[in-house]
Amino acid sequence: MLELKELKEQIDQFLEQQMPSDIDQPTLASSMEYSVNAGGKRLRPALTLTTVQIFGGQLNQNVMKASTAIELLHTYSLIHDDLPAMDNDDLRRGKPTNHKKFGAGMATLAGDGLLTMAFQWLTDNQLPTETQAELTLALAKAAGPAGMVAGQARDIEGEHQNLTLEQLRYLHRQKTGDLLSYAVLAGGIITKQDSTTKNLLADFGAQFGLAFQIYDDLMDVVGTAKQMGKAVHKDASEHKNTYPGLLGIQGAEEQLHLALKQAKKTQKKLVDKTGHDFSAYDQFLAYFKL
Ligand code: GRG
Repeated sequence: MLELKELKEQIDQFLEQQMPSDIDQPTLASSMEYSVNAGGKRLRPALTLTTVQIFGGQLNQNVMKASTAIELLHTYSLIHDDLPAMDNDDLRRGKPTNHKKFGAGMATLAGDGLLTMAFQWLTDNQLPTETQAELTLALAKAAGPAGMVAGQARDIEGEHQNLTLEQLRYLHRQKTGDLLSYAVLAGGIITKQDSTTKNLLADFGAQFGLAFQIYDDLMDVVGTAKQMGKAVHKDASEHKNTYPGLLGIQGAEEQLHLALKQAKKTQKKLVDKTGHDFSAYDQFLAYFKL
């Protein structure tokens, strides 16, 4: 079983080596590779690959390609989120944002290219056709207008409204949770688990995702730009709806603990249901340092 640090190295290496062969324009290639290779934590593909390993699957080229597709899609969302027309950020992954380096037009295209290439990688491999189709549908639902893009739309509109906790949870669920939920579910799809197990995997990912977003909100208040690799203290000045904004720091921390407790409960249910050892998920739950 490869641990998070080793998985990150394998993911970095795979992305670096695979991307150039699928992009046929030099500036576009530089722009796409700039953001992907800027060095994210690779949590999403690592969640998929960890889940594959838990079920005894091998991390061969086909599994690597299908599992790293989500990192391309995630990077597209960051590039577009940083654009002047969205959050207008200058710093991402500790480096100038894509549009700062390549201009808004090329950054938009880099995002478009990464989003499209993600679906190419899900299907341009030797996995069984049904697995490719199931992954494609699940990622489209999680990342598209019923998932992440809808969450981003709620976020933009919500800047002019005071959302309730319920509305904020729903927004976070779509914007951040759906992609993380997919990341865990994908490991179950690749290893052909039954639907009860896949539902539990998706639940674990969603609960982890909620905790992840609450933590991100908290870090915007208490973290530093150096720690985060991006600007902080932006949410309040932009009248964003956040957990600390709505509940205060302590209230947000309580909600974070609650989400983590639920994730641990689901982790236990997965053990009971499948008989596999899910302790590798502890590495992800250890991400939250309070
Ligand atoms: C533009 C369609 C569109 C969607 C954007 C995900 C998203 C929606 C925007 C990114 C901004 C943001 C604060 C999202 C919340 C989720 C989050 C904390 C993303 C950052 O993910 P990490 O920490 O980043 O995994 P790295 O760089 O490590 O990959």
